[in-house]
Amino acid sequence: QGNEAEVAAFSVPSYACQRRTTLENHNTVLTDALSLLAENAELSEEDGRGVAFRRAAAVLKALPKPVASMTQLRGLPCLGEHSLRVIKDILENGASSEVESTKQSERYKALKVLTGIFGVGARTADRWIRDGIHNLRQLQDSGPTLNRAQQAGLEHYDDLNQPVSKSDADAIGEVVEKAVVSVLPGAHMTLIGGFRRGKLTGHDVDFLITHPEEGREVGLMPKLVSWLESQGFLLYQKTTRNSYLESKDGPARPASNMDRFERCFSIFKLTKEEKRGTKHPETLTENGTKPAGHKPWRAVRVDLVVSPISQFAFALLGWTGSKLFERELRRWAGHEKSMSLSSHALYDNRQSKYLRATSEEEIFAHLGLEFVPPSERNA
Ligand code: 8DG
Ligand code: MN
Ligand code: MN
Repeated sequence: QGNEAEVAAFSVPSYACQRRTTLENHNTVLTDALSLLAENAELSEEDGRGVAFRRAAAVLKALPKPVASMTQLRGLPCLGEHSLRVIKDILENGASSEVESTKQSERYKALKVLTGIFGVGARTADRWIRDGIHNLRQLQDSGPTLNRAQQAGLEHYDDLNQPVSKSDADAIGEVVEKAVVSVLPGAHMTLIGGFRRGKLTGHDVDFLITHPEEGREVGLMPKLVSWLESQGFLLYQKTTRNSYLESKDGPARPASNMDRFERCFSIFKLTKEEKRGTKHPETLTENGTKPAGHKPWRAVRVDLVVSPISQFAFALLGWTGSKLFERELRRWAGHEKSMSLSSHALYDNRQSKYLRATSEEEIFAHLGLEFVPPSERNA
């Protein structure tokens, strides 16, 4: 009987937004392998392949126990020939030859190191590699022109490649909260991104800010940034209008409100006083750059987003992630419901109108989906 249960096939719905994916993953060996191939595809600007591997990994993350045999995977969605080959290799041989050779490849290693610099994307890294730049030393020696983001990224390379802990996120949250209420009393701040999904570490900290009175949030971001800057909290910042590619998905973009929706990519200076006794992990650096230890502060990537209250639920849903969960929500909306979802609005193409929502629950209901709480959006 136990045997039968073991080979019983798994069953999961095909969109990640129809599934509950907690942080408890019973198949990390398989999902790490597929995620590495996804990352490699993304770094090589093969986004289609990247998404395919991400979807395959997400299906395995949703399984209630470890995969023991290929027969259990029969009928599962999103597992293409390539992903199945990788899984089979690991189940039979303990490792995937493709994953192992990718990990060892000079190109992958160079892409990882170079895109590990804040402000450096796959295209820039590829160009540098073609110019013979494979590591930070070669980058410093050959000195290509760096923009402001990249200069800051290089300067804080070691700090920014250290995971951010929840306690660091909370310490930064207190500072941002203080800044928010100083520049606009009554404004609210919410932790979004991975930490809202319950992750214990992150690559950055993400915050969403709004005011309960529509319109009062206008002009908030520059004031907030000035306050933080004047107090010496920002090592770098770039404020932009939100230009997330809503256009890809149709008209889910109320034109009149667009310019109110701002974001700021920043590098925060988190000092010992803010951390209040939480200990900075001392680290060794392999990169020939200055070690991060012995200074009383660390650099942390922080993303700030300001949304008008009328769009708050959409912004909250859109910025909580995971990235794949978001992508799947938009795919579900478009393909299954003929709707366009963005982090500003939801448009119903059949009724030719925007669907209002003041909570995430209402958005899931509009989409005909069961509500999935943030802690179960870890696809
Ligand atoms: P991590 O930082 O712990 O690595 O994970 P994360 O918090 O899930 O990832 P993130 O890169 O910080 O992204 C958080 C969410 O924000 C994710 O769902 C994707 C979303 N997001 C961006 N950029 C943009 C954007 O330009 N517009 C919108 N609407 N969402 C975005 O990363
Ligand atoms: Mn994040
Ligand atoms: Mn972020």
